Amino acid sequence: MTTTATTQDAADLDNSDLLNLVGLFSETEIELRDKVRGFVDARIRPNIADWYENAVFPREIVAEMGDLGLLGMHLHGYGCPGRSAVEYGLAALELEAGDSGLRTFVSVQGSLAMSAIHKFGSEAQKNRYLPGMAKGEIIGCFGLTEPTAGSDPGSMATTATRNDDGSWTLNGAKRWIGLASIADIAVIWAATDEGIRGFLVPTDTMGFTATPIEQKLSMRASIQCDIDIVDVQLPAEAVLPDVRGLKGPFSCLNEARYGIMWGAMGAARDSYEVALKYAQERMQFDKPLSGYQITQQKLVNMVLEIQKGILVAVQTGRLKDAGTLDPIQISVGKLNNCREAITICREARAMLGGNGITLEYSPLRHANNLESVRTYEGTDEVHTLILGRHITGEQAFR
Ligand code: TGC
Repeated sequence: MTTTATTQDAADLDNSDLLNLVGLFSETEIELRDKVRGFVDARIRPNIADWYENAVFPREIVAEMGDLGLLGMHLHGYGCPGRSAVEYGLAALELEAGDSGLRTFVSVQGSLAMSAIHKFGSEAQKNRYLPGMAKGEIIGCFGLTEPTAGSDPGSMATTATRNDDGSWTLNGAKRWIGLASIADIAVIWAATDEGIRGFLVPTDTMGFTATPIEQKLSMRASIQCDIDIVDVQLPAEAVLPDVRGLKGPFSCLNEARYGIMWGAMGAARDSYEVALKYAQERMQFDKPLSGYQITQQKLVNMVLEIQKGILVAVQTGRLKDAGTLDPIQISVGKLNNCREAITICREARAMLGGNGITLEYSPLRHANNLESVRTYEGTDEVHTLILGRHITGEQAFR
């Protein structure tokens, strides 16, 4: 008996899914994917060019994302949706097919701010913040990076000093902090006598100021801020009690990096699909661009890398759901999928010719966004060195 596909079967294959990877997902996972895809089609695609051009983060979309169960979606209890890692990944992919800035919102809220509270908070902190954050009624941010501490957060200059009565005084500055100017609560990591610790800082606390960074060429439909922290006074119970040291913030970065490896493939898939459609419709020298060998080679290279990137993400997600995922494996996916996605988006832009530099088409917007995505949560270089350290046993950061 032969297992070779018939011509009819081959014709039915999805041009974006030649390996039929959809067969790797359960009905529940597909249902969730389709729900998020529908949301992106209805709410993000029609508006994203304007949001991007005018540098608008659509605040009104936050509650809609809460209603859809996208906020803290892989967290359990405390009003969180309790979805699997693979479901979270599929949602990230579909959101980023819309725009990286909107996926970043979900990441900062759920994978960073909520996950820090969920992993390391007291019962009182979890009950106070997580249900409202899952609904989108409370917005959170995550302050780790500083003006002079990016790849090396261990060199942070922000300090928290314990006062005689057990309360805390914080001083310092953070940079590139997503959502900070619209956030209600900030998770701020600071150096203390006991190592690095996390603090929950209500953003209306005196001495806390968040200022959006302007004139960005990337992530324009998203907010990133500078934060100044000047003699911020916090009660003893503002500290996250259950972690000390860099493994606290790094554990949260694992969650965000995991979502990114899926999301990047969404931007890549959208760019590929736009380039394919354009090539099939655009006539030059009396035939469609898709009839030229160089165009076909570009499209094939794109779809191969998208399929491989999704396989990497699915395997990583299954390991995460099984509870056996090592952070090293997250670096594999974050590095590979961001690197391939930006190449795909740039190639797609080139295939659109001059039309590709307008916001009428998504690839250059995606490529510009991915400049941020490949930089935050560990640059390509940081993930290369994490993997290099693992395979050689030699640490090459310093
Ligand atoms: P190292 O000595 O390797 O580790 C220090 C401690 O951390 C533990 N650890 C981890 N734990 C959990 N998950 C991980 N992935 C971990 N990696 C390390 C480690 O076991 C150790 O624990 P312990 O108990 O022994 O103390 O630390 P290192 O400083 O040598 O690490 C080097 C390096 C380069 C890997 C690390 O510094 C790194 O990952 N740098 C990149 C940082 C980064 O990704 N920054 C981006 C942050 S994004 C941001 O702040 C803005 S939020 C996004 C937004 O708001 O939009």
